[in-house]
Amino acid sequence: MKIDIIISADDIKEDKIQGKSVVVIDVLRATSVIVTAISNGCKKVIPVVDVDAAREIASKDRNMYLLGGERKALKIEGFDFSNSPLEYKASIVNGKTVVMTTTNGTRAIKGSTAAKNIIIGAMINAKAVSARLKELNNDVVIVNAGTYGQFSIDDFICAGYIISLLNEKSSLEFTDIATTALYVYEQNKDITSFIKYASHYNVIKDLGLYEDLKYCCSKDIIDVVPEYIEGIIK
Ligand code: 3SL
Ligand code: MG
Repeated sequence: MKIDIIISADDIKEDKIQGKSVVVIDVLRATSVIVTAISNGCKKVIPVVDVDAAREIASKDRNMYLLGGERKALKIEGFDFSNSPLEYKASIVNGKTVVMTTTNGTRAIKGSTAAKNIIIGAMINAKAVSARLKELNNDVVIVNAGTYGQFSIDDFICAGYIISLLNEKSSLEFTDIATTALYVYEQNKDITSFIKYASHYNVIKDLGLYEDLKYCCSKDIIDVVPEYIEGIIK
């Protein structure tokens, strides 16, 4: 099994992911939201790139569709949720479809469609993701959403954690970037000591969203592994 990493949504190249099992990671906060919503009984998440496209889908039935996401880390006008995973409670999302648009995360998912499988990963479901990847037994490309096309520490260390889990009892072949992610994780297993240097961590902190940071940086509190198939995450 070969393991590679792509550092941002802007760096996805079709030939690098074709036929591979992709894990899309946006720890802060899109994939943490998706994992939480699905775990709380949300029927499906429809990721879209544009705000207007999201509004159009939801307008078909405002009882069935909930609108979630962010621009500049803030709730979008007329949406039901921001991009805080803590808002996606079972009492609200159970049985519903969430139409979601975010700056980097949903773009990374939509950009990965050349892959064989697209798995949604975060710190909160990392162990379950590694188990699913072992089951698929295919070459893996971890797609970090990154931040505005830039490398993002939070996604990178999560990639390192997933690689460390895969590394247990398997023979893996790493690209240099995958080796680096593993090394960084091994040196910072508590993760917050390193994630605190991430620019986006500090954006969320400056907004006072400390509980979001604490939640998104928690390891393995959820064991569902959402997958994106033909436009829908279940
Ligand atoms: O960029 C994204 O997709 C978002 O997750 C960013 S934010 O954490 O909601 O600002
Ligand atoms: Mg992010």
